[in-house]
Formats: sequence, structure tokens, C-alpha cells
Amino acid sequence: MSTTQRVYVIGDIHGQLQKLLKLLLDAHLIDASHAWSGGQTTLWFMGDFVDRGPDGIAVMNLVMRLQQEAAQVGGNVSSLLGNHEMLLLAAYRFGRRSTGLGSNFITRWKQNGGNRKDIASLTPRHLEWMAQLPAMALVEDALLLHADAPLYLKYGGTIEEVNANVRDLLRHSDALAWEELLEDFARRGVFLSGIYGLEFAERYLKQFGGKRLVHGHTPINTMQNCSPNKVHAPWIYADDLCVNVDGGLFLGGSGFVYQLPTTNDALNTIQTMSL
Ligand SMILES: [Mn+2]
Repeated sequence: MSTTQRVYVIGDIHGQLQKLLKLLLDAHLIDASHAWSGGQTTLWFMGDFVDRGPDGIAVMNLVMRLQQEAAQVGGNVSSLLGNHEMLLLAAYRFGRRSTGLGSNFITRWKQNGGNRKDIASLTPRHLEWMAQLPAMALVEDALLLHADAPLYLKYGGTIEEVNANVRDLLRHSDALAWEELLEDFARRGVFLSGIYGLEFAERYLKQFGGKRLVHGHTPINTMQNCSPNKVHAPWIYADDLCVNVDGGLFLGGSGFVYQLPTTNDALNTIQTMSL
């Protein structure tokens, strides 16, 4: 048995519980009774569990439970903060209060696929869990971030700083600060545009570390202009610096589980080559 621990990444779920269960079963990360069977595997979610689909809270409940079960056997289930977790938190916290920019937080959330059932089923446990999710993470050589957007550079110079600043913002009720982050979080496609996109990706990696960016947020089929049910693998672009793992589940995609190439894999390759 290999000593290398596998690291898996799953993109935006948007309330598609049945699709998530199938992905986890097929990857042997859960068993038939939906209990964690991934052992010491690490599994990262890219955020956006809620909105646009039917079962956002059930998806979150599943992920929170698997997180506990994995931790008990030396595994790890983690997630980034997606803009839809923040939209839901904002709708819950501020309600119809004005954003300061001519709208209100409930309207904004609904315009982005907010599901009444989700907000009605929220408990303090969900609220606390969402509000502590990191905005970014460095896993092996991969820099994980939810959105292909420039916002992260604005909130700090290191991963720790960005995560601390975003958590701090979520702890306070400064509506305008929430509105500004939600606006920034709604942007996309920053690594896409030729030389400019490539420079942006390089800038991120230089600033925060890592050899590759892994993001969700923008369904692959919308970037590639193809049908969502044709997407079964991540899309690697910008000179292989960027990996998009958003399978567009809410648009009809089945999604996929992406295994990060590990540092040990790279070492093994080098060792094999030198033989
Ligand atoms: Mn998103």
C-alpha cells in the first residue's frame, strides 16, 4: 500500500444532493449507507453548496457529517467559502436591509438562485460552519480558491491574512463591506483572457504560493461553450496553471472528482526516471 495520501477535490454542488452522493459512492469515499469510507483520504470542496438547486442544506449536512467521520479515522474533509454561502449568510443576517447600493440582501440572494427552503432550515450550527470556511488554501502544490476572480489579492498578502480578513468581515455587520465582497465575489474569468489571464495566474501563485490554481465558480461548459453533460473532467488552461473543477451540476452536468497530483507522485516520477 502506498504511503501517499490521496487528495480529492469536488467543485460546486449547488444543492444537487443525489449527484454528490453518486460522485462520493463512485470514488469510494462513502459506503452504501453514506458513511465515510475514504479512510485517510483528504477531500476538499470548492464551496457553493447552496442556491440554484433543491437540497442545499442537506448537502451541507452531509459534508459536515463526513467531516466529523473522516477526522475520526485520520481523514480530512474541508471546504472553501463560496460566494453562495456568503449570499445566504448575508440574506439571513441582513434580510431586506439595504445593501447601500440600491438593493437589499434578500433580493440579491434570490436573484442568485436563493432557495427559500434553505434559509428556513438554517440552524446556528450551519451559520457558524459557513462563517469559518477559509477563502483560500494551499494543498500540496495546489492553490485552492473558489472564484476565478481578483478579489483575493484585495483582502491580504498571504493566505492566512486573506482568510483572517474575510472571517473578520463575516463576524461583523458592516453591510457595505459585505456588499463590496459579494460584488467582488461575483466576478469571474480573470485567468481566461490570453496573456493578461496568464499574468494574473502567475501573480496569484507568486503572491500566495503553489504551482497550480484550482478553482470552481464558473461552470466549465460556459468557458468552453459546450453542453454541460459533455463535461466529465477538470478543464486545465492558462498554460496548465489553472484547473477549473466546476462541472456545472445545476446546469445538468454530472460533475466529477478530481485527484490532485501529489508532491510524492512527482518525486516518484523523478525517482523512476533516474533508474
Ligand atoms: Mn460561486
